[in-house]
Amino acid sequence: MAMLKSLLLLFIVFSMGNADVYVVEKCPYGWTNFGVRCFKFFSQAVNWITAEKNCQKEDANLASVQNKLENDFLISLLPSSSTLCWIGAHDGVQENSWLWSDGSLYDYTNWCAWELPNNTGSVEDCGEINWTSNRCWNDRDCSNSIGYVCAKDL
Ligand SMILES: [Ca+2]
Ligand SMILES: [Ca+2]
Ligand SMILES: [Ca+2]
Repeated sequence: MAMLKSLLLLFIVFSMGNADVYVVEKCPYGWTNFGVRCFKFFSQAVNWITAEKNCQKEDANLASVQNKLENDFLISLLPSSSTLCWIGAHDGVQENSWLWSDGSLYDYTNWCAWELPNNTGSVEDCGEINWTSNRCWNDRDCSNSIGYVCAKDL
């Protein structure tokens, strides 16, 4: 009887184990997981709107950056310390009112101290990262062509 009880207990334990369905979410090939999103750097130099549209074709947006950890992670994806790269920040709708192209809240920034951002020539409405050796953000003319990083939810 004790044997039977043990077997029954074992059966229950195994049944419970099997009842848990672990769905392991993975990023697509070539994308890197960080937090609850997947990120990919594209080296093709394009203007900001082309970069955003290219990201959308990948079911993604230009990366928003929510905190310093994400910012450091994005920089780590870039092939060199001098690689400039679009992110999803833009103030094209209203000057100095920055938005993320993925619709997330704009509450973390890493603008270079001297940039503020500075809107040089009144034409800088898009954000790039890895600017200068400080590796901070710069607002840049959206029609310039540089690489970009896309992000999508897991
Ligand atoms: Ca503007
Ligand atoms: Ca601007
Ligand atoms: Ca600037």
